Amino acid sequence: MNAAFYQNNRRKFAERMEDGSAALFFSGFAPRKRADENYPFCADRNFVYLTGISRDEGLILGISKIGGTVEEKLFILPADMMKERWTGRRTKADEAAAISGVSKIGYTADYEPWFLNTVKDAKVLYLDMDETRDERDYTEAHRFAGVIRENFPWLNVVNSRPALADLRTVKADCEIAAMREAIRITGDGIRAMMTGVKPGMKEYEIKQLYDAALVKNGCLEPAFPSIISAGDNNFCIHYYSYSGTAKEGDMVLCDVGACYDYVGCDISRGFPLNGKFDERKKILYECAYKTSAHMFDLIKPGYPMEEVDRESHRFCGAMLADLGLIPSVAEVGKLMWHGGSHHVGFDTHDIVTRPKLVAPGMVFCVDIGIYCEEWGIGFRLEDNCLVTETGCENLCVKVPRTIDEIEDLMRK
Ligand SMILES: [Mn+2]
Repeated sequence: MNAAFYQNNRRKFAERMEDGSAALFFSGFAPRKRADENYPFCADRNFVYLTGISRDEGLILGISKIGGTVEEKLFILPADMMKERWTGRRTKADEAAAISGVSKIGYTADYEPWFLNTVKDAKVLYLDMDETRDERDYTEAHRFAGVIRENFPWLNVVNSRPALADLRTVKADCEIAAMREAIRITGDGIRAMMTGVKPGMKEYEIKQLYDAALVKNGCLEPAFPSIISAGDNNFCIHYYSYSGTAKEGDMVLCDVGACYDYVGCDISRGFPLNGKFDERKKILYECAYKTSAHMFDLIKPGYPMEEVDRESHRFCGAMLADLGLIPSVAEVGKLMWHGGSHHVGFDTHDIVTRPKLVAPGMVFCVDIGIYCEEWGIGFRLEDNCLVTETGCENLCVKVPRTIDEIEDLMRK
């Protein structure tokens, strides 16, 4: 991603700002873990989406629109030899300008006078607040909103998050290119598991195969915590303990995604530990595969977003009912436990404005999960779907997904 992408994102946000307003975005701070140790820092994704800077805590982006003139200023931390010796290099002013394309760089110590001077002519202040958070997880923006309401009563605090969600709904070409690379890397990891897995392996050893493939590709941190399980542990949808043992006859499930240039992906595959689909695994896998193929046939601009879920459940449910596994399609929830789609991008469950109709440039997953406890088989087939001008593209088509592709790969 280059500076033009971030400049463009800021320009589009500023277009939506009211005249006589200011907006603040905070990179945030890592929460405390224990004693003097913090959790790894993860910069606020909207801050990254607007600046491209993700390494430094405590940075502030200010945008003002007064008398029709838009001004941007990025406040960074000053160089500090002693602190940098312990915690690493801080992004310097010339680097911050080059990455973000913001020409005015200041230091956080100068931020207060800038803010006071800016808001004296403003009536609206935009702050980026995740309204799904409770008080325990409040960010700087939430706390700052409280300060403003108390001390600047003439300023109307408006949440900028819906505008950012709007912008993030349709992806830029460079985001799609980054996602293709994230998917390529994830594919390497999934192939490593398919070819390296053996009966008796612990789930954490299977995960190690995946992690090693990512690290080899320079991806030190996946887009989200990997879900890797075998056998009955596949019936826990968000399984993170990796403590079970994969046994002969088990289905292995992975729901994983690498990250490249801040853009992630989200891919799930299920495969038999011994590399051969037996009759029952084949039956269920075919239901999921045919449903996925059916959805990729249907999705095109103008297709209703909620139908991605509904139609996949209806279509798959009809097959499962024909097999006698459920009494009727109406009871598909007994075997399909979760929804079939969410948008993917800077966040795995991406912050977007969920559209009524799908449109070109949107990327969301098509996720078909079947959980048949009676047969001891649970897995999901999840791919990322890019809506094009005329239809859609399965971005994950090269990650082994048909029975033949999986069996061929695992035979080698
Ligand atoms: Mn997903």
